[in-house]
Amino acid sequence: MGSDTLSAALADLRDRVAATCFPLDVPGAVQARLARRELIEQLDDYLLPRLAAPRAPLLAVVGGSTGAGRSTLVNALVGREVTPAGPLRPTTRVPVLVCRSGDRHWFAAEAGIGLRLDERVPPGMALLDVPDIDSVSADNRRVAVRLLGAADLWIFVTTASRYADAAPWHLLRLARERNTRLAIVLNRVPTEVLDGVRADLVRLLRQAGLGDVPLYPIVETEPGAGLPERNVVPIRTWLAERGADPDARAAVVRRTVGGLLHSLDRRVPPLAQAAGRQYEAVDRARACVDTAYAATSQWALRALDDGSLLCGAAAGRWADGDVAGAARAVRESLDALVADAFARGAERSAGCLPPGAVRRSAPEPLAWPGDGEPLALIAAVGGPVSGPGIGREAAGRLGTRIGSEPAARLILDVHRGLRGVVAAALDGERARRVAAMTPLPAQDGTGLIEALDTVRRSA
Ligand SMILES: Nc1nc2c(ncn2[C@@H]2O[C@H](COP(=O)(O)OP(=O)(O)OP(=O)(O)O)[C@@H](O)[C@H]2O)c(=O)[nH]1
Ligand SMILES: [Mg+2]
Repeated sequence: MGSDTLSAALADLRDRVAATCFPLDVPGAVQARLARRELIEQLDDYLLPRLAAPRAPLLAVVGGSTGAGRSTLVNALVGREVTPAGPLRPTTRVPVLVCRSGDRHWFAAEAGIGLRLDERVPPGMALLDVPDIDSVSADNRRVAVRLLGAADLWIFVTTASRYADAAPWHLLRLARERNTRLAIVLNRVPTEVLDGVRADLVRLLRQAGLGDVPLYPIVETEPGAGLPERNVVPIRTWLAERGADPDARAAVVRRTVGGLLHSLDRRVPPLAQAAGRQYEAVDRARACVDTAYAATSQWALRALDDGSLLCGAAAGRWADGDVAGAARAVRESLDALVADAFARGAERSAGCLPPGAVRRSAPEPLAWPGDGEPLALIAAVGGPVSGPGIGREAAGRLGTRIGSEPAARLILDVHRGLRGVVAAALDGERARRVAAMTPLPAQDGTGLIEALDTVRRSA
């Protein structure tokens, strides 16, 4: 453990987790987005830095409910006010890190974290007073939970009136799952209820599989009396025992790192599955869009061949002897045909796209062939040349002018050209619609499992 190989394997896993995305609202996506963020934060905040600096002091994070007396406890442990305590809830909005001056270099100056130096911090230890975990402020809550993820040790502060609240228990179970070293401070307990409350909390801890966690009750003092130092001696001793001796420190780190590595087995596979589901959903959506546009394309090409584009305005102009006007009307009908095909494609493929996919469609102006020869254009959309109608008349007039074989060739060329433009326009639209499903997952999740295997082999 602590080897470069493990760090490299974890860094690779981190990058692969960061490369996943869950844009489509398919089952499991919401949980996967949260799990992804939590995992990246924990790798960045704890595992990778801890492995890079195994000799850094232990970070003891003091967390818990608002007003439980976390800041008061930190001040009492240090013997002076390093972090303000007060009656306003929440008082601690910015985390405060307290360490010895000789340990300062281990902690990069980070915006949003106050740093205090004090030689009374137990050796080999740094204390972090964090915002409350059940705060009314969502930012506070998030910062607190994130900092708990960065801890070597958690000192969890609760009170006689708050110890059964749900929020702390969720985090305490998380600590157990991750095997994080934990101590619980039961603060502000009126002397007369001390035994009863302590017994009840012990019962709850056992139920949560935390029966072996040290529990430090502190009796309620008079208002304004502060927290006498003698009341925190056992907690300071617990910290000092773990911080002073390099072997004891290493044992704590081994346990927390080991717990986190173990938790990867539980956390990475669901992420890989969710990435796979996104990938499959995109794949299915692509195939569905392809089918929708293939059908639309066939419909549009049939309309090119059946003479229907010569109905309406084009037929009127032709009847008036206005050949150029009839050709213009054909071009307008072609534009309308493509616009209609885009709308049909959008409608047919709408059900293909899972919620969360972005939709866009921007028809571009098309260049139709047959510009130089209106008769060829009219004949090319006139339906079967053998049948009666405007198409046949236009082909006949063109044949009279340039010869029937060259006329037939030209009409065929224009017809092929028209089919090519319609097919390309619909193909482009289909491709845009598929691309609009981005951001597409770069991988299907197997890369995550491979990276997890490498971590396992390196641990
Ligand atoms: N009477 C009495 N007051 C206490 C005791 N412990 C803490 N307090 C008071 O309770 C209030 C809250 O204490 P803090 O240490 O600020 O609590 P916190 O957990 O840091 O709270 P936030 O940072 O606001 O979330 C302060 O006014 C303390 O003086 C105690 O044992 N007895
Ligand atoms: Mg506080």
